[in-house]
Amino acid sequence: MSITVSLNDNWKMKKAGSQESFDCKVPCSVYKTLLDYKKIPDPYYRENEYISTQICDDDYDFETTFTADKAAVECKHTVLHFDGIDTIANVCLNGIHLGRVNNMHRVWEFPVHGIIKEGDNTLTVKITSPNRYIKEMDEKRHLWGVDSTMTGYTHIRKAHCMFGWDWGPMLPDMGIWRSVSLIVPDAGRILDVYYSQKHTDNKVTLKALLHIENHGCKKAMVEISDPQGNITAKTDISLEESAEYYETELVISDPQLWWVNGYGEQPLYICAVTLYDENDACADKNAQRIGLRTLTVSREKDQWGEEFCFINNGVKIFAMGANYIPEDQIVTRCNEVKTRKLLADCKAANYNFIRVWGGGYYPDEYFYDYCDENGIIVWQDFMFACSAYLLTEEFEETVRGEVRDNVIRLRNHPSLGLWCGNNEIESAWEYWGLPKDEEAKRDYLIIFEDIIPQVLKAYDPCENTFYWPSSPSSGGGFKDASSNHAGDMHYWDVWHNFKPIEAFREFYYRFCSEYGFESLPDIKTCRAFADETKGDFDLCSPVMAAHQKCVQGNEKIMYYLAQMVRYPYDFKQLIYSSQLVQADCIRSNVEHMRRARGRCMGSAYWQVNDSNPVISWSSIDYFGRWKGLHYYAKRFYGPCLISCDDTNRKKPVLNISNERMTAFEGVVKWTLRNNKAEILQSGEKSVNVPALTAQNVLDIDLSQELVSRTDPREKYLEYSIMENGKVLSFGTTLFVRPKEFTFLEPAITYGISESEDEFALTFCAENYAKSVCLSLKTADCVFSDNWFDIHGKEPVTIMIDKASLSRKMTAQELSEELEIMHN
Ligand code: BMA
Repeated sequence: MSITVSLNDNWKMKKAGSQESFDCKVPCSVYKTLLDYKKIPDPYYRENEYISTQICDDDYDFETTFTADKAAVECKHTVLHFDGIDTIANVCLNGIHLGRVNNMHRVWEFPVHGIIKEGDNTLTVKITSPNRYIKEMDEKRHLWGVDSTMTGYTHIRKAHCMFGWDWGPMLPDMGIWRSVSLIVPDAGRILDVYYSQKHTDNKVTLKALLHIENHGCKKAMVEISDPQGNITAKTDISLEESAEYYETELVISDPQLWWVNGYGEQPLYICAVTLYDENDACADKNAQRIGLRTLTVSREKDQWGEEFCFINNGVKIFAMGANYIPEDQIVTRCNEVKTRKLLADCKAANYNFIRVWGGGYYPDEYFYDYCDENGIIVWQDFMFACSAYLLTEEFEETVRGEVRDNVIRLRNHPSLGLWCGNNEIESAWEYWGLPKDEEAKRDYLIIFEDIIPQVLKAYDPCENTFYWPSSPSSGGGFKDASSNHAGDMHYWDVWHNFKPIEAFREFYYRFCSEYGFESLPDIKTCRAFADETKGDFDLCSPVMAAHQKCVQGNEKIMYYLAQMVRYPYDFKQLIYSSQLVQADCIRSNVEHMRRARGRCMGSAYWQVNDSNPVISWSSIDYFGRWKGLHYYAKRFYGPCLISCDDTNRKKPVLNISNERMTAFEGVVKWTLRNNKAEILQSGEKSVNVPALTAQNVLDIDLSQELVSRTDPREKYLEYSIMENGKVLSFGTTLFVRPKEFTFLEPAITYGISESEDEFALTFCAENYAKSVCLSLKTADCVFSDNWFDIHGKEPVTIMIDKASLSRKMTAQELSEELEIMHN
């Protein structure tokens, strides 16, 4: 039987040449270990980043001692297997050099027969300073990269953002960031298996391509179990010593199809491969979960150009989600619990889509497992972003290896929606006025339009998984990468180019894969990196500047706030206002796109998460706290959404975007109210909106109501849709910017009741209360809704799942913890 022994425990780290060593466990790295031993201050605190970057000017050694038995020594095929080394390193066993590694994103294996000894063995990984490496490389040949990142980062195959990004500090860590093991294959080993599917009438033909290292096995068996655990298909394959690849087909009838979240269930089948040796004993096993589905991108021509939309089992999907970045700048601190929680928060906000952005790393299995289990389409960038690269022989070889390793690892996940070459490099060459570098521009085309497609053809051809050369792109070749007529688009004129928030609505994108707006994180998060007693709670303080990585970012926040809301006199109000303006900006963009369903088929705002406590575009901060935007996302990504097109403020149009597989049959209701929330006019209409369509359902004429100068400042429109007596979606529209509205003191009151699992908070007000934000002073929780409006005395009930509370509390304690803010 093939044996895999984990070598994750029992490592020691030391600076090269130093005597002082630290015990650690894989995943381990320089910052993580030094922080664990309190040898360095928290690099996220105040301005500590600036004394932390240079730690990686030195080389570091990692070493372990492990015991090998006779079988490991005698087996001719024993290998040392590394799932991830960060990055340039020499690996030695018992003082013998096994090899040099140069790519954080690759898997490395070293044959050790003849080197490994029975008893104790010493394994050493000597890591070169990434700071020194990129500096030396860039001195030889400068390559273009973004300004917020350490010069030369593009020369090394290491998560770019570790060198700093416009939301992350420069902490270019080094270490063994993924598992290490010793594999003793004995009679044989299953290297990988590729499953591809053909769907015909109520039947799926599953092709299994087995990649086997055979040292005397005679037979392999493939067995498919359905989601209920019954074996639905099974086949044997006889093996020959000389062949590496075997192909077999299995037919699954009455397939239980895998659907994207919101369109159906996510049944998962288990595909198990067993290898048998000549005595019919099991030599190795491999089990993977797959979903029976078709999932690709449609680029059909239409009246607006060429559509760009995911199509799952023949159904065109409106993708709703956000961009994902590494969850920690110190990537060795990432873990399954945190990732699952983050993704569960995405699902709670009705995401069906997530884009893994190309400046980080290829996530761990558990990221995709969650997406498989919950129907979240993954847009997978290859890890190239905003840079020029040069195809030296070494670079090409390692890139080919990286693409192959990751495609093999991820290709069977049903949630994998597309492969994308890179982030923003095609558009950078086309529009950003980069320094002239014909060689690097030519190499761009070779890498993303030649090498990657070649590797994909061998391991996951585009008839199975769609390939897109860059994001944004219209199909490649520097041809109109940022078109509104084809492909995907990144829209940054609002924010980076100071365009007014409404400018977004001037265009119709086919698929908007990036657009964003910054805000400050929760005050508890600010307290974790700033010291109020030292004057840090001021947007213009050096500490706030250090935690704002975007050029002129804090200035932009103030610039947009001044347009939208009254002056925020204290820091808490500033946080509130910044989150409100962010949420409203993204809401109005998303609603615009959802009304254009058919023409626009995807929205991914920038960005869902943070890698550190920072002022950024995220909707959930580094500590997992939801900003206003995340609560808004839960509403604007709702399967059935009512929104108001208020382009002509006196004649608003109500629209229903129905992303469900069934028609919406119900009632649309509206009221025009004054600032006391008294109803001045109202109306309702029964409507039927077919599945998977968006329709304008009601035109409202308010020209008689909005006459005087004060009318729009004192009146607002409230609307909702109801189905079977249940409100599915709701909203309000002001006729002026919030700063111009005459808000009356709302005098909010509330009562708390509780059941075993939940608290219920019921709010009322004396007048109209807009964007009521609930938070807890020192604890955390997720509210069933937040940043909501209260229409005077009409009660609003908000639930708190007790399990979401960061600590247990009584109703009385909850009431003492509760803080209420409003516009
Ligand atoms: C996009 C992204 C990131 C960046 C973000 C905010 O360009 O691809 O590179 O962090 O905008 O500027």
